[in-house]
Amino acid sequence: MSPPDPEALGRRAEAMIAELGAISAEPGRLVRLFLTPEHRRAADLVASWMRAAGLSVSEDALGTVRGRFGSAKQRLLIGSHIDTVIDAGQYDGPLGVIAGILAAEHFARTGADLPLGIDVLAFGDEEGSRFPATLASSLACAGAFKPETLLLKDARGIALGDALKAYGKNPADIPAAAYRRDDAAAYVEVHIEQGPVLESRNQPLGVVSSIIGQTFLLVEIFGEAGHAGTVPMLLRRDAMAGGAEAMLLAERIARDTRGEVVATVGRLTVEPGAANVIPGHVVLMIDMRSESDTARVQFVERFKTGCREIADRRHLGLTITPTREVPTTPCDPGLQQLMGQAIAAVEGEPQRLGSGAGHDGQAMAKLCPIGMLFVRCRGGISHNPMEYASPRDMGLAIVALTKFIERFNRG
Ligand code: HGY
Ligand code: MN
Ligand code: MN
Repeated sequence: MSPPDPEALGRRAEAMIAELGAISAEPGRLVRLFLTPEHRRAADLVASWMRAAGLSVSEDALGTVRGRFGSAKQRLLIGSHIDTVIDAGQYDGPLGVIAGILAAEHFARTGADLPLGIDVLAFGDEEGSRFPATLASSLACAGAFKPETLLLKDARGIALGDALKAYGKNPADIPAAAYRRDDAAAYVEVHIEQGPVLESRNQPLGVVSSIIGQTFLLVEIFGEAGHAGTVPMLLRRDAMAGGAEAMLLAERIARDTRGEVVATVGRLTVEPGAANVIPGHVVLMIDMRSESDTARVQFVERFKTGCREIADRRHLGLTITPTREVPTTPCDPGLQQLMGQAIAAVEGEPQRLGSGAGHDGQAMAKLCPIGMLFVRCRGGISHNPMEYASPRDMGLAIVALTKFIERFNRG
């Protein structure tokens, strides 16, 4: 078997990233949401790559495209997601699917008789950019999909279950999408780091130790809409001012944790939204994360208490609804060790680092041991069209993945 060439693999990966990155709902920026026409086009493109790589292709009830190599009952699962955030970069997700396809192709091309089969999985809903849920497709593979998720609605009021049927799937088939526990040997994912650590250490690749825990809260604040010119300041019930205080509270108490907890308000809606009307209703989504589940839970309680104090003082209504609760997920020590050996066999000193980003591995960890390989990204930038990983680093990651697969198959 001729050794895989990182330069050639990197160039191919770069071309595939660009081809997939061109599939967007909007002309001027990358937006590719779960169960949309863009998801369909991206899934079809990925399926064509899988077939060209010598994999047999299927699609499950949540739209996950599965490329299968080898007939062994026990499978090594390799995947990532093809959905994106709004105004996304092109690498977050697609790199992991492309790396899986090109690594599997290496074995398919040479007819390697591996003890484990390989399934490359392209998930359609990791970001949770369309519905107030996340990891829906990987949870289905892990047998942990909750039926109530089908009732969740997107910004246009379309329920996930209806979108699934419109996509040509039957929710009744969801249970069949789950892998049997003893068929899934492990799940591994290649992903850009989405942070600055590898670049700061001048290393192309890293082993992930754990994936950060997350709590998302939907905070609704109810005040009283009124005339911006006639209502005295002290008589107002200004939902926006209350929301602003809540956002600054989150920032202040997160800073107090000296890096143990991070908090972000990335989405805010203000109603009625006219410049000359005191806002009567504000909705903000707050994202809170920590590698320590204890620190995250304590932070959430402190934030909720602070919000109630703000609402009482300002005579505002307040509801706080958790929409995401994912514990910190450790990567399997054995897989970390094998991934480190694979990196060492390719280039550099294997770096070990935690992931501040969430990943499908948090769902797949409910099924089997998980491992992740991080790839350096320029400036640590992600969730931003400036996101970039060099062809050389991508090629090194794919070669490291093939070496991981060889080692893992040797047992
Ligand atoms: O939000 C995250 O960390 C991931 O990109 N969904
Ligand atoms: Mn992301
Ligand atoms: Mn991602």
